[in-house]
Amino acid sequence: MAISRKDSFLWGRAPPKLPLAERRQSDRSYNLNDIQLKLEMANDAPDSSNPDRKQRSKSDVRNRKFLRGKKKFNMDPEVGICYLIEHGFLEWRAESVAEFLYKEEGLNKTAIGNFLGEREEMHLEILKEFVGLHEFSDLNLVQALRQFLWSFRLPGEAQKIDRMMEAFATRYCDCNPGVFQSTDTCYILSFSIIMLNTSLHNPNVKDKPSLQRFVAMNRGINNDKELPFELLSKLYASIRSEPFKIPEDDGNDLTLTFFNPDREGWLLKMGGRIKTWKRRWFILTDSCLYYFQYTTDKDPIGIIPLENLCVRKLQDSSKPYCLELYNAKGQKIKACKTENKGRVVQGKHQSYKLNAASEEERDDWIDAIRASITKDPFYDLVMMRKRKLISNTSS
Ligand code: 4IP
Repeated sequence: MAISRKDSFLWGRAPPKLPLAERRQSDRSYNLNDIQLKLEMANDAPDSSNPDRKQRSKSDVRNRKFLRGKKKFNMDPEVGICYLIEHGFLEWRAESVAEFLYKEEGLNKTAIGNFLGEREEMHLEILKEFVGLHEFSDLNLVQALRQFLWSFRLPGEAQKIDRMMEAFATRYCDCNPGVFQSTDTCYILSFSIIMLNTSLHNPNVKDKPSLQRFVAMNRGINNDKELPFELLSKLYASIRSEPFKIPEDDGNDLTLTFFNPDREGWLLKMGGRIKTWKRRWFILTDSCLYYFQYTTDKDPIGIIPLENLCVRKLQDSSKPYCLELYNAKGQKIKACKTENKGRVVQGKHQSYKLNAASEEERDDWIDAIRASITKDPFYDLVMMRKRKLISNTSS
């Protein structure tokens, strides 16, 4: 289904553009879907002599349309919502859309998260209504976060996360007046809890924070008052005994990870033990470099997390535009790759030597990788809040 001009107006901006191949695919599937629906409707043409049957087939068609709207939503939330409005299942009001997102079964939680995180006025209102449907009264912050983080999947984009966590903190404070001195305190503590959850339950994090460290991390965030030790230790104990349950509806599908990368393109990569050059398609996103054999591959051959790595130009006698990814402490790089037989193993590179097609491309890759390494969206978000809190307290 193509989006009409009216739809674009409704959304205040052009409809989202999928990559060409995807667009063709989805245009094709919409057309097939529509044809199929018409056929189904024709087959279901009511027998005018039987009013019961007529009624039943009408409601069958309607149910199928509703299901189609939800499927469209899962593929592209904005297209799905337009479709559901067009067919009278939803109203273009924040309450109506929020209720649909909150209550309807079978919606992809990643799609819900992305939709709610958009910054247009109407999306902000929908987000507010959506958060308002959660009841947080008399729940401690971890209990409230458990409920909230289960209702959608937090998107990867920092600004979206910021808006959603802001809405959460506001709602929590409204439901529980007097627990925190300000919404910012609740916001910072929520992040602190999310990070604690990762540190305690991610097996890659070796240095597990103690209760004392958690308490120390949150010192001074409650304006001029300290947060009660009992509260912090209760929150800590709760996370330690049970990690957050995060919706996994697309856990195995990496496709979404590779949308809107920071940079992508062909590079030559030198092997770790056997020093042969291989042409690989690289995608830089979320502070990771992924490489593929073909641009169309869904799963990468290898993944290089860029945390703790540095990048520099490299002179190489065999290739003119080399760059190198290395660990400043001289340690082997932590990376993983899939072997021919499909087994995932650790990479064996002391450093990654890559070669671009031109000097300009090499420099662009270096800049993009550097920007990606230094970017820590959560750190920035929390630091901004802390600064704001400190300046409010001291003024
Ligand atoms: C291979 O050389 C390829 O260059 C691999 O690259 C590379 O793995 C291997 O490194 C290297 O031995 P041959 O194909 O000539 O044997 P790719 O996986 O892109 O095909 P990396 O780790 O770079 O992916 P080692 O370290 O696994 O030997």
